[in-house]
Amino acid sequence: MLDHVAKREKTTTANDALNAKQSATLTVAAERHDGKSAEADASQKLTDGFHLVLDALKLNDIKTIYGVPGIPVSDLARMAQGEGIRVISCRHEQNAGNAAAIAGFLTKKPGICLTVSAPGFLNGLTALANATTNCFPMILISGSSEREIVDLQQGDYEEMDQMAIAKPLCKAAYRVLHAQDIGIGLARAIRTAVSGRPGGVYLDLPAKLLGQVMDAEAGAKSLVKVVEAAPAQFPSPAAIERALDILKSAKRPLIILGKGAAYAQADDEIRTLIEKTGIPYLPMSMAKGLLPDTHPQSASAARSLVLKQADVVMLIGARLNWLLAHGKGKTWGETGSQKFIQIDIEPREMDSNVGIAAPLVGDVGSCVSALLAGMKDWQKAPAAWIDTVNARKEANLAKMSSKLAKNPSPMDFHSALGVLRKVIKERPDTVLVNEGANTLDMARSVIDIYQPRKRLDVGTWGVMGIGMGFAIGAAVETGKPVLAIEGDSAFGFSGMEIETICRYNLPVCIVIFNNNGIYRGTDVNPTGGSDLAPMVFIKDARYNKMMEAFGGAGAHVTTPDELSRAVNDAMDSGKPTIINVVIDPAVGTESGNIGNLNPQSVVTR
Ligand code: ADP
Ligand code: TPW
Ligand code: MG
Repeated sequence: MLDHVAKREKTTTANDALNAKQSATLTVAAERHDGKSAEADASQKLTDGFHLVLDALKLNDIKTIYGVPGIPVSDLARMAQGEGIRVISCRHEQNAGNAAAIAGFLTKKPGICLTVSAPGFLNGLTALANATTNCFPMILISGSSEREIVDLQQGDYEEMDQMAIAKPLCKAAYRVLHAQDIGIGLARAIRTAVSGRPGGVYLDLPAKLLGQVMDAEAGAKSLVKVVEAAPAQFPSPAAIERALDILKSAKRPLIILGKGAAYAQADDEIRTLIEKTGIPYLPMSMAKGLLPDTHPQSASAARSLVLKQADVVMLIGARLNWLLAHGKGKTWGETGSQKFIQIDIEPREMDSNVGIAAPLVGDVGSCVSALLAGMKDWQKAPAAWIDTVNARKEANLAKMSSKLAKNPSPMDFHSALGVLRKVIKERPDTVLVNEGANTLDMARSVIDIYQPRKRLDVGTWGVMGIGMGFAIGAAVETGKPVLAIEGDSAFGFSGMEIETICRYNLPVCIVIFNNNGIYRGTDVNPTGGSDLAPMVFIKDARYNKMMEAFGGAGAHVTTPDELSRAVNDAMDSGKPTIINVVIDPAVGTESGNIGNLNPQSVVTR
């Protein structure tokens, strides 16, 4: 820490207490906080902003903070650790934020990310916005500069009006100005993050607040334990009846499970609904494993057929956004020929892209339970439809088997993924993290997931950079092994966190599909100049050596057998590992599966 800044930090804290014009006892306490010797007044116990924040978190069962410390939250991080809160100190706030966001998804409690002011806050903000977009509960807590100086734009250290910037990018942004409001401020942040549609909340804690001193007893009384942070939300009986009537009339019904269904942790109810109705279902990528992907009713391998031919589609915690072609157009059957039933906790999600014939507004568990309760003498989905779906599935699965059976050299995506598919089958409680383009799309379709919430990926934005943050959050929160399957480009966005992974000795095995670039490694600079083309990287890099630098294990593999050995070794040992997998640089496709979204110039010059 810069000396002059350190001095200023301390002086400010002392001045704040003085400015508070409180009793002499408080002044003494403030000085004590500064480490100066002073006689304690035994008659009054004191607390301060730092302690109140930590007490409020603990009271609400928050056990872990992810973040990057520094002015003005260094002491908060240190004291958190001292108070028994686990502090996972990352190398960049975006990764800490992603770890917190996925902790929120996995636990249904807000993941906490702690950052410093302005630049640290901005680094964390991308993760907060991404969490909000994905409906993951998260709280970004950032220290901030002095309001008086920020508001007059007088150029404070790391000056920024953080709350104003956060507001449009998250569910809500709050600021606490008085120590006695810390309890209510945190309660508000927690409830906002997890109730209704979950999302990101920004909590602004000015440096001055942290040093504010107050009577300990009054402080303790000011804390708020949030009661039932995300209350069940029941659909009305009329809405259930409407949905059941439509479902009953279906000749070609389909259920789509989204990550909202995975988040809801209503796994038994969902499984019962699917098995009782016999309806084919399609899991969105992070809903894979809610039922094992090998389930006979999974329609993943007949995706294009079921989307086009289904006459009634029930969406459970899945939005009709770009990932489902907005519920219309050539991916789907004729507009109007398909009826939608949608379960979602957010009423405004209904009719967002197409009309929803039967909206069920409520939480997944309550809605599915109510549907099940109304299904007396229920007829299973028509056999003709099931036969049609199964025929397509078998044909497509046979195509995939032949792709997996090939053993080209250098490896293509499928030959490497065939190995990882087997690893997950044999170790189904592994959490799989996945990002990249080809690496993402092909891993999603090749690797079956067997348990709920075991596949974490780029989500609604298709964002690169979630990899190491999600791997850290998943390892910390679940205690399970993590297998991160990363494109070489994707990995680069959060790669420095391998030091964090080694430092906390997390059981994370990172498999990097190294095809020398973004999508492919074969582009050339059209001018013939010495710069490489913008989509390619240094040829034949050895990412495994990066992990070795931090005491982890590394392997460089060129065949499926070598890959299999290396992954199994890593999973057996639980040691942080990077496996650099040589993939043919020529086999990837532009943008993976979503090349259609990529505008391309048709003009030649
Ligand atoms: P996917 O990308 O998997 O299709 P989305 O992120 O688009 O999923 O959709 C998730 C939906 O789930 C959101 O619309 C969100 O409001 C909803 N959701 C989140 N939690 C719950 C819950 N507990 N009950 C009902 N709906 C939920
Ligand atoms: C934050 C754009 C989408 S996919 C991708 C980029 C840069 C990398 C693809 O290369 P990779 O995978 O990972 O090597 P592969 O197997 O196809 O070679 N910045 C952000 N998010 C996105 N989505 C991008 C850029 C992108
Ligand atoms: Mg690549």
